Parts: sequence; structure tokens; C-alpha cells
Amino acid sequence: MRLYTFTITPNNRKVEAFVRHFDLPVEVHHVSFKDEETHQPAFLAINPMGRVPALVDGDFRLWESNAILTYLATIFPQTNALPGDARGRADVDRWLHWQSCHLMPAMGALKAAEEKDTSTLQPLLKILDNQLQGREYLLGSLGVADFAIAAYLMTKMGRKLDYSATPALAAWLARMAALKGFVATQVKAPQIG
Ligand SMILES: N[C@@H](CCC(=O)N[C@@H](CS)C(=O)NCC(=O)O)C(=O)O
Repeated sequence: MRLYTFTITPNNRKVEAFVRHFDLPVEVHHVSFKDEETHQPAFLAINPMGRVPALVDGDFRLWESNAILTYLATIFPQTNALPGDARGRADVDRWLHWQSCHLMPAMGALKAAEEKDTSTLQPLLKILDNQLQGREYLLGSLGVADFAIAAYLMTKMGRKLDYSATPALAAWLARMAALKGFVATQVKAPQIG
């Protein structure tokens, strides 16, 4: 099984951190944007969007980071990262969709406002903080939604946010950053050449 990724972005980091945290038997391949690897026919046959992350498992090709997370959690049940019951699974799906439909656009809006206007993001941080009160992880125990959401708040922009009004969120973020998978995928300065 091979994961095509590029550690530095949150959609990639969430999956790579998951793989590394649980020591999953997945070969991690860092694509070369410099060589336009993701726009070559061989990669477009894996993901016609020409984007990473993408996973190849035998003859199965999967793209979209949250779909990859839930697939990995399903085929590696020892991760205990995805509930099997309908309500538990729906709860996870809720937070994964929330991340891609609300958190990601709010981070984009913040970037567009040159990191000054946090008005779209603040209510979302409050929602996360409420959810985390009295819980170690978003849904109690460590799961795929934690990886999907934490990766966004660990971006350069996410790290600059003021979490003083959301202490449960701040504590969770510190716990997430200390996890083996996130330590192993800490963003380093891009290599030149
Ligand atoms: N919704 C997709 C987003 C994938 C995506 O946009 N990947 C970016 C990096 S985060 C990419 O590959 N960009 C390269 C390009 O557009 O050429 C996911 O969650 O996997």
C-alpha cells in the first residue's frame, strides 16, 4: 500500500501523521511538486484531480484525505480510530464534513484577510472548545476526526491564533502536537534544490 503525500499541507499531514502514529504498513511517498509529479499521466491515473494525498492499495485508488483516513481506520481496526456503530460513525462523519466545509474555508478566509480578520474562525474555535470540555479527544478517544481537525490548527496560520478564550481547545491541541505522528511530521523548512 502506498501513500502519495506532501507533508507540509494539512490535508496531507493529517493522513501521514495517522500512518506514522499507528506505525501502519503503508509506504509513504513524498511527491515532487518541483518535477510536477502530480500532473504526470502516471499520477493522474491515480488521482484525476492531480492532488495529494492519494492512496493506492492493490487495484484500489483513493483520494480525498478524509476518505483515506476512514479507509485506513477501517482496514486497520487496531487503531480504534473509527467507531463501527451507526451513530458513532455519523458523529465522526459530522466532524470530517465540518472540517472540510467550515473549518477549511474559514482558514482560507483568514489567509485572504492577511491573517487579521478572525471573525469567521472564532465561532468555530468556540464550537471545538465546547466539544472538548470534559473530553480528552473530540469524541472521547483518539480518532480520525482529531487528526483531520488538528492538522489545520497546526498550520503556520493556525499556530498564530489566540487560543486564550478556548482553553479546552488549547489543551487538546497541545496533546495532539505531542502525539508521535504529529511530532514525526513536524513541518521543517522546505529543502532547496
Ligand atoms: N480536498 C482534498 C484537497 C487536496 C488538495 O488540494 N491537495 C493539495 C495540497 S493540500 C494539492 O495537491 N495541491 C497541488 C496542486 O493543486 O497542484 C483533500 O482533502 O485531500
